[in-house]
Amino acid sequence: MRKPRMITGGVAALSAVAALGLGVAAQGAPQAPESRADSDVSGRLLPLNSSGASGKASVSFTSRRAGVVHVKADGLAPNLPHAQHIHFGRTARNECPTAFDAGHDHQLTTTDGADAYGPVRTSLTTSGDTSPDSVLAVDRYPVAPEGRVRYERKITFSSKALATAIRNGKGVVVIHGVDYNGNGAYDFSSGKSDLDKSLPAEATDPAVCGVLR
Ligand SMILES: [Cu+2]
Repeated sequence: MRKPRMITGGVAALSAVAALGLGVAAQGAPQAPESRADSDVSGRLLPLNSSGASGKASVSFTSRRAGVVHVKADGLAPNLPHAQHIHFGRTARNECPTAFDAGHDHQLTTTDGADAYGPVRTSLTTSGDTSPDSVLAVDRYPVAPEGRVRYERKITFSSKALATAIRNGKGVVVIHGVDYNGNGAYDFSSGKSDLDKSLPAEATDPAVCGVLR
């Protein structure tokens, strides 16, 4: 019997979800002062993969390119790292995946959900880099004591186009990490991660999702 491997650290670069060009041209719209209320987006985080987790996320913009990101979640697999990102795809549906996206095996991988939420654009790390390069920087993500994440960080988005897309309700927050067999560790009982074969699927499958509207 294979011994379950715990994920304790390390950074896995992930070219498959590396930054893609946004291709969103800045429109020469007339300048209008934006009220704070107009520029804030938020959304409820609802469970995926029957994780039982839920929460809320928001972005309060402080400039055209930066904002304070809040994430509040409960019911996550406790004391394990939970990668969390803002996803956006120019050609994605800009919504959370459904059971249909999971396919016949009913296990929704990160890739399964990509048509819905697009690639990783911002890594909601606790320190350091917030680019897609940190997609699986598991040593810089919340570990959810008692299944709880309380996250606040001011983030400068990688481009004005990305910030505009999020402001326009197209950003999707996803928190990853599902302990399917409830043994308190990420192990390979549900297969390998679609993002990095050296990681268990449990470490990267989506646990909650919410659109920032
Ligand atoms: Cu993600």
